[in-house]
Amino acid sequence: MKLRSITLAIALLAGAALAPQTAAYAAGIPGAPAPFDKGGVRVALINYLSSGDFFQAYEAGAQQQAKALGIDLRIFEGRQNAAEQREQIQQAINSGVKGIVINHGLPESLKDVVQQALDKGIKVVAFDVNVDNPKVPQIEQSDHQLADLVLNQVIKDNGPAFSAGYVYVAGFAPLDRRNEIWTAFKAAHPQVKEKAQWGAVDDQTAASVANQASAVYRAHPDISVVFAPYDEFARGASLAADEAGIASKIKIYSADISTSDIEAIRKPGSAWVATAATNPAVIGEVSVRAVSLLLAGQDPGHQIVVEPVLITRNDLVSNDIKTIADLGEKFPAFHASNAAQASWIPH
Ligand code: SR1
Repeated sequence: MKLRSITLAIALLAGAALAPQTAAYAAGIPGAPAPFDKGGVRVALINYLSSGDFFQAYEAGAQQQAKALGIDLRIFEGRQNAAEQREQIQQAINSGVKGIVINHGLPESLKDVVQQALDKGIKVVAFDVNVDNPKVPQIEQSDHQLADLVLNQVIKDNGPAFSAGYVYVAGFAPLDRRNEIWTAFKAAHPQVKEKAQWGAVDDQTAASVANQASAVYRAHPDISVVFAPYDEFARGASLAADEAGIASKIKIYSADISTSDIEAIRKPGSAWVATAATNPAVIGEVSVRAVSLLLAGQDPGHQIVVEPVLITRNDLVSNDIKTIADLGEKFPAFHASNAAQASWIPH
């Protein structure tokens, strides 16, 4: 088995609790609207980013929902390359897909190719990238609420006065939305001093962020809180704190969750103490359902939002939560979403 297949298999296992007995309707769903009554509907999932737990679980959720709907899902791997993502959309258009799910990307490089797809009658939905087109439903995780949840926990744990580090890269819709809340938070808490901002999004984000964080921690030993609202950022910030031997002096707050994140947060003495998250596999499912509703001539709504939950180390330890599946049992909202749902769509 190739590495990519192994990681996907792990992600599928992590999301297995979502629908362990998912039915697959390769030959069509009885009673479903066309084209799902016949099966074999071709849809492309075009990623900008593919590496990391979040994106692997997202893909696994998309595949699971596609299988249940009898969709032939073609997945285009993301390599943080805007030109390549454009080409992939063009390839998908030329290959005759009926629907396209776009997962992240840079809006300016996507708008015209998305319009080309729409002009050919292809249905398009977008997760976490605003292509600014009324015909393209936007899926997001309520990033404002997500940042609010975790920043409330920051105040609970640390009070209103501390020196902070902030991990951020501009240009990604979810990070930009979380940044709006961080900016408002700093204005509302003038005794929170942001001492340093850093960040990287590449094919080894956690390692890049860890390298930067090591230098930041040396230059600003007074930093006691790090807001790192992406799990790869938090993993890097936490690794650097461990390496510097300062994990007991820093608290890290993030976004996202995976089984390996749970393990990192639960680790005795870990600096990473809380996160706010949705289940990325559920977002993948919602994305495929949204494009399916469009294909069936139904309206998924323009703004499709999945609500996050706050998860603290205390929640994980006191409830003996060790995996994403355990988490789904504790937080039903984490397990599944009603977004973009219809009675004919199997789960
Ligand atoms: C680089 S953007 C990373 C974020 O995208 C998804 O919204 C995940 O929540 C992740 O934090």
